[in-house]
Amino acid sequence: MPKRFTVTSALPYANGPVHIGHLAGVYIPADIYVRFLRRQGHDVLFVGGSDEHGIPVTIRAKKEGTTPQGIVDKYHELIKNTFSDLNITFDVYDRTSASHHHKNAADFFLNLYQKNIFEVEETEQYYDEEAGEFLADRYIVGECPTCGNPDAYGDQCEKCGSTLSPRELINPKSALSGNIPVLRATKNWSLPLNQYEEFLRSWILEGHQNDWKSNVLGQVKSWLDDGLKPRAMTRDLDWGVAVPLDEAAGKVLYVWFDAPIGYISATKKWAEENQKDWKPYWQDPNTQLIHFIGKDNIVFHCVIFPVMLKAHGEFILPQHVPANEFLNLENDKISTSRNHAVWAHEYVQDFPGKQDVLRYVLTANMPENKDNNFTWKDFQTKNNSELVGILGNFFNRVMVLTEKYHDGIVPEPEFFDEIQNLNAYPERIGKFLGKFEFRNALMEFMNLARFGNQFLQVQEPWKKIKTEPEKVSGIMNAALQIAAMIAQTAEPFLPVAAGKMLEMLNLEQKSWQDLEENSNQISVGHLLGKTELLFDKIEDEDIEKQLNKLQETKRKNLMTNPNATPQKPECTYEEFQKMDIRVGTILEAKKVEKADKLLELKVDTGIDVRTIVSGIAEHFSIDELPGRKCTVLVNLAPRKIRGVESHGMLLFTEQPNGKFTFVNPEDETENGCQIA
Ligand code: B3M
Ligand code: ZN
Repeated sequence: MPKRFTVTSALPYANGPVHIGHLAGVYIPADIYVRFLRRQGHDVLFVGGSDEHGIPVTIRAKKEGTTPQGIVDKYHELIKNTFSDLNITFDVYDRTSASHHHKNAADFFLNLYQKNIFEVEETEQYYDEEAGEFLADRYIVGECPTCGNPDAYGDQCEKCGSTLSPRELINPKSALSGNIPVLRATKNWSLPLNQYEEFLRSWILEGHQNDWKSNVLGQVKSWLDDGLKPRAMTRDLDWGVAVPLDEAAGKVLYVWFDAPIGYISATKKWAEENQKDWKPYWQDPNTQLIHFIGKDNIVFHCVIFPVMLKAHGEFILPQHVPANEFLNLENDKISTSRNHAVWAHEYVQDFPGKQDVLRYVLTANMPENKDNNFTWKDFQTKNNSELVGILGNFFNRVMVLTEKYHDGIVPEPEFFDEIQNLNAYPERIGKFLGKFEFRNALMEFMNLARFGNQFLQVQEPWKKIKTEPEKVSGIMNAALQIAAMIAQTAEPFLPVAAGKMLEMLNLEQKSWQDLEENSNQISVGHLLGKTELLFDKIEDEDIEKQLNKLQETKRKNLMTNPNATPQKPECTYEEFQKMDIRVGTILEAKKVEKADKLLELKVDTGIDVRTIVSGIAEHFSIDELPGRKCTVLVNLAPRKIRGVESHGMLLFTEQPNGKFTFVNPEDETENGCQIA
């Protein structure tokens, strides 16, 4: 029986691009799941969009010297295109700065307000009188009370990691103007989460103790055990959805109030554009609402949003929140601020046509129950040994051999016990997918290809064609059944390759039920299509490039002067020792004919008086040079420059503005003194 599903995936903040951690944690599992549901014939709505409010957006805008809208316009476009490049099949990809969302979120707020759900909270908040704004916690800097770091933020000290509130900072200053902020009374509206503890306990901890993931249940339990507190749903800010109350001028909805309502706004937009009714997707108790998120979003999707939905009263609650843990990169936390990440849009550029490979590797390493790790070496190995070596290899052999022995036509079968139950594969894959066990599902899918290879290895049709040719058609028919089952089950994991495989076999895509019922997916006499390449090897060179890119950012993070040029390749002590560098004095200077940049110098090096040609004519006049101390590389092989033989080189520092400065010892030094 087809059912209705509303599947959401966390709305990425439109203050930067998405990286592989987001993909592995949220978007790839969601897309695999949704494709699987569609193949089962369910009515599925896959909702995505950009989360465009919140302080990070305004901070980014200030940094880049633009407006918050400018920032979200840029990243919304980038993120949306990246998802489409990666074949994430949203039915709608919306954005929370859209006016229809502002209206929808404001209406939701009013609904709760009219039901008297909110508690009014009067507090004193820091206010910047010059900027004329209340200051978000991030906009207040001061001394950390724990470690003394003078640059701690109002919410956190990045040096010692302690969580702070603005009032704890010593000597607080506004990050907007640098002024000392004043405390000013303000009023906000809070959601009394504490009044919903019982509801949450029985709904999640009792109702879902057997079907929700343990990492999710664990977090919910710990929040509830610590006791919930009312949380302000409005903020004194100017970027966000305006609070729809006269007495709330200059206030916006808390970003975590409006963002999940964004799922509903997106649904309404989709319904309008497709002449559908949005309501069943959010209000019919038979609809399954499923939120794909990362672990840092659990409290918002399992506590705050459900409380909002419950308080409103007309909405269903999520059936599942299959949150994932985090993905690390090269054994180190992915970090946006340190730029330690593989950015999805850069991957698409660097590995054109290899979207399936990334999906495959991220699924195989999905951080389902604990944090997991991505390394470029493993990426290469999984591509070369598994996608090329197992899947591609099997498929290609079947195509080529069928072409060779049977002119590309499916031959007559013979009984092989081991292929009678090929339908058990889609069944097992489906069971795993239904439980959000994506890694196991992928493993089971690959087992089909492993099985195919073994089958060919044991049957050896390439030998039997000479010894027992009558057996070959039966073997090839069986191999083709395996290949067809692979082509049919690949789509949730490897959508591009699945399309190619079906085309090669000249087959239509079947429903998942059909696969679970029929082990035979290709019939005798069927004509195959053309063979094409499924996957190709990834070379060491491409992996080195990616590793170097990460190294390069690490190096940049260490730099105290961002303008400094990179360090040169290593040299040995012996190599350095070969250079003879001495203190000298310039005796004479004259222009080199027909060369604007060159000067011919007479230099006393202590060991002799010699001619040195130096490219400093644009930096020094010939009159200021005689008598100046200098540092000379004296054993540089002589070279003829514009007809003048030069015996050595003067050393200078080049400043960022291009100016040359002499490199000289600090104290008075005799000519000929060695520098070592
Ligand atoms: N914008 C994503 C994040 O925490 C956050 C999700 C909103 S989902 C309604 O990265
Ligand atoms: Zn500190």
